[in-house]
Amino acid sequence: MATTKWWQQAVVYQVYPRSFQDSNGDGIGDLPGITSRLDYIKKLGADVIWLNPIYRSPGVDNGYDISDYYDINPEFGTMADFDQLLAQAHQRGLKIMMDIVVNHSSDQNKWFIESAKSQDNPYSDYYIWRDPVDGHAPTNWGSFFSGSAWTYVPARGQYYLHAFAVEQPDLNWENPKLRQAVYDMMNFWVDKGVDGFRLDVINLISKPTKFVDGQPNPGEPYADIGPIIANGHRLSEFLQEMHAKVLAGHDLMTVGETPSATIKDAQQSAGLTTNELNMVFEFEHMNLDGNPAPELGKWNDQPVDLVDLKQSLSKWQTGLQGTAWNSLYWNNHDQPRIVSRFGSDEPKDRVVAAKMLATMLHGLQGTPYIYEGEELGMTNAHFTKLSDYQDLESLNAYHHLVDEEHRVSATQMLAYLAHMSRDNARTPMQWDASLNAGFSTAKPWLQVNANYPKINAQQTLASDASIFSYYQHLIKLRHTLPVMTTGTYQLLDANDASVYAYLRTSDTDQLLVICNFTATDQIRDYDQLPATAKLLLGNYADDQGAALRPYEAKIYQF
Ligand code: TEU
Ligand code: CA
Repeated sequence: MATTKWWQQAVVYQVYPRSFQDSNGDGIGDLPGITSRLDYIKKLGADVIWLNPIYRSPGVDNGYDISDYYDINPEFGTMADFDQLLAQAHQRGLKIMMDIVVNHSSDQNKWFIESAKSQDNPYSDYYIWRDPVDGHAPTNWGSFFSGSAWTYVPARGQYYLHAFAVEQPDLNWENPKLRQAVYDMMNFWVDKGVDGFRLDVINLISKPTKFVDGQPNPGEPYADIGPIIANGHRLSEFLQEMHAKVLAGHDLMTVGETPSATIKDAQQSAGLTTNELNMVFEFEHMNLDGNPAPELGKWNDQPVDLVDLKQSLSKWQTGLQGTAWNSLYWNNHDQPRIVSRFGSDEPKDRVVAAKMLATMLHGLQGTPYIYEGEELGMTNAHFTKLSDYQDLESLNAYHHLVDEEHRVSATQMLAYLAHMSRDNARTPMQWDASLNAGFSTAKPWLQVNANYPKINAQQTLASDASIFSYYQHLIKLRHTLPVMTTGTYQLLDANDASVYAYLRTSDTDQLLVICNFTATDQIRDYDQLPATAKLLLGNYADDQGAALRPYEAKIYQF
């Protein structure tokens, strides 16, 4: 690899502002709350903070429905609070990456309010409008959040497209005026001094030339819109234009969220020399959970098959080697908690399992992302009632699959939600054992995980053997050991269904990473391991060689 870029050696910490720290006692996390916790993030050792959207928004999808891209959501504070957060972060050597949502806006955005008024006004072409076909929607496309992807507006006599909620109309990237408005907005934030962008569902912005019906899943009225609109024919052109008009000449970090992107797509969008984005979030490893009913999409309650997981991650490791750059993540605000999902949240296993999963991920080539609370081993919420949930994707899916289509029983769907709902990630940060986990003095907007008296930052920081200190160690290795960043990747024993082992190799160094994904003892000998190898890090107090204990993880250097 040529010279290493700063963002290739960086570790990102994701903050979900609503759930991080409330400063004014209204039960909602906010910007001054984040500022008050910067020292905690600094202590962990992360370099960059990714903030989920903090712009003005009616909050239908927790800020992914933006009504004013130039203003701060009053629930989170003011622009002065943002400036303060940015300045305080910079003072500590922390960078701030903004979440930009430009596949769609809120229906309360002035662009959409104007656009919906008539077929002939300055904003008419800012969104995707189509005439009815035989009195109904133009196509059978279904939204990511259930129901049709089209909604009719009588004032225009037309339907608008929304890949997500009805209140999230898709922007029309075919319109050069809209594109320029997006670039102007991004430049406003660049001029403020932000350090990068995470671009929400950016590979959905280029829609097909012709809109035709898709094939619905069995028993479903609508076709899945994802594959229909992902990776469109003008995506590259739009990203290169964005690069020229916003990114070029600044040393920013960019990551695109790209559901259904393939290796080939990523080589283009996250290519080292394509002048598009630095990296993308691919979804393959997040879509592998054993699924009893694949036609239900993400809804399942089964564990992942380790052989599948290895195969997918390995394909991305070798597929992007030398041509593009991976982002490494287990969690974010859309995914359940990894220790519950791919490890174990049983009290006897939770700590070692969380450290094992951290080892496996942070040992790979790419830029690692840590989602708030992951460094504490926070678990799924284990909610049991529908009324415990707030997330519109979860509520819509329940309504659609249980009440409307009778595809799944209520009990089954609650099990699926407990395993997969986005709210598993969104419960408030667990700071200490006091009321509401130290997140807020008021009743939090989403209930705190009941296990907060046992799992919280204060308790964790008191121990040298904590998950937090293990993450500190991994981050330090990434910052000090070039092979962690640059080393090539080689999977060992692809068909081993219990242990994930791989090599990282540079000109001067080699690492062997060994991770036991089971709750039982395993014996593994690796020919690749020389007698002189030194144990860099492990999640047990001692090294017992080939004998691996439950969820044991080790990194050897030689
Ligand atoms: O997510 C897009 C996405 O493809 C999924 O992760 C989505 O959240 C859902 O789980 C599909 O089943 C992004 C944001 O990260 C998410 O929070 C937003 O709700 C969504 O876009 C719309 O802006
Ligand atoms: Ca607040």
